[in-house]
Amino acid sequence: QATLKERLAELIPAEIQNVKETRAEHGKKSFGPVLVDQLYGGMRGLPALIWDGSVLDPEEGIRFRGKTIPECQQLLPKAPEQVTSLSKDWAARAAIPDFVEDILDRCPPTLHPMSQFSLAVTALNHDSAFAKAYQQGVSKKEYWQPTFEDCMDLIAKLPNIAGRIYRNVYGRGKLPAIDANKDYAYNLATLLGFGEKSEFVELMRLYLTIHSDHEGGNVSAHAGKLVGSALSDPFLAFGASLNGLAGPLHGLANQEVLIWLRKMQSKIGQNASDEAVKEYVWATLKGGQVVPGYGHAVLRKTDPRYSAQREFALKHLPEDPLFKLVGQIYKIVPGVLLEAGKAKNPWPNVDAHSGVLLTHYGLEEMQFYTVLFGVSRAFGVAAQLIWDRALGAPLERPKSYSTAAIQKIFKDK
Ligand code: NMX
Ligand code: MLT
Repeated sequence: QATLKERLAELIPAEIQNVKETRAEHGKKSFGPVLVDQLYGGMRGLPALIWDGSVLDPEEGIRFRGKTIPECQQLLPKAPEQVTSLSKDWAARAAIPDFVEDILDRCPPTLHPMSQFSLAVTALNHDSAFAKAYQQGVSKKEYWQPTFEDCMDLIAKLPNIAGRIYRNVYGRGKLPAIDANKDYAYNLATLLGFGEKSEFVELMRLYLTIHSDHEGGNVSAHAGKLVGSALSDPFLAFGASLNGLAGPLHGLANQEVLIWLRKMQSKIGQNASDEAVKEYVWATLKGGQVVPGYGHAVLRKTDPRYSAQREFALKHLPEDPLFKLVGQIYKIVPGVLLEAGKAKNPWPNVDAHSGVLLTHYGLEEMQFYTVLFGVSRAFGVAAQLIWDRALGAPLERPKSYSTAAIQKIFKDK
């Protein structure tokens, strides 16, 4: 049976040809006009990137390599032997260098877990196979191979990094060892101290999958691709992803949702009426804040990642009071956002639901939540970094304009 790397080596020549043919046939075709508003408006909707692992439809949500989340849940895993050998490979690569452990152990517990995470991932570049190969003059055609090794190392080492941060910051004792006979989700759960709870392990399998990728334009994916395009190695590139994920409009929103829910509970009490919840939502908006977990730059319907988590909750924790509050909010927030009239999408995104599930199983430290999002996002970013190097993706360097230049260009048009 072929390893993942051998399989990639088989697939890459055909994909290079595929890109070549696509460019020959469609390379000079226009994708439509670019509006000046898009330059000022965060490039929303601008077709600007190639990202093969997943595509996001505004109405339907994400598809991973063409499959929706329910389809993935039905179909996977379909190759148990390959899954086992991949799990073993990751377990064998999981140890982190002593000096990275030292960096983490020296961080003050008041340093946000995401900053610690980014520091540790960036420091892994010390042993980058790509950086070393580049210094030794590796040929462009071979870039993908050391990139692959770095990406596998990166993914494999994240549970040890995340587990160490969690235990250091929240005083949860020493890290246990990775079990080479268990899968990635089990090991991650165990390193955090929740491996005995089989439902939590199952939750990690769902969580890791649904957070893994959300096409290429989101901040973490795009940051990783951008930095990788300078041939910065995968540790440096993914460090950039994490720094973007740590923003409250992106991955930090899962922390913000829980903080917001807890504040709501302390203000209006548990089992509050719909009227009281509605008033609290309005107060949030009137205070000039966003309702965390709602809205999206691309999605225009309820995020299927939210729905998948809701189904998990309905199955495993239907009576959880916080889950009930999340459900109550779902009936109230979209109406308020529509009435407020600004948000283009009033529906919940992935972050509106993840915290309540983690809290239910005892992982209550909300400042840690985005670290789990980061562990998951490594899978999507790493996969694209490998393909980018295999397909010879160039340095990213779009053109910028000053407002004065825009005014000059369009003066008489
Ligand atoms: N609460 C209040 N106002 C909102 C919300 C919201 N949930 N969503 C959008 N708006 C506002 C937005 O701030 C903007 O206001 P202004 O014109 O004053 O700048 C206006 O509505 C138009 O924004 P949109 O075009 O609908 O959204 P945009 O694409 O700019 O931003 C988000 C998308 C996700 C940043 C935005 O919906 C938001 O801030 N949501 C809350 C934070 C959140 O849940 N982020 C997590 C996203 C998922 N993830 O994991 O990354
Ligand atoms: C993501 O998972 O990256 C978020 O939903 C944000 C996005 O897609 O823009």
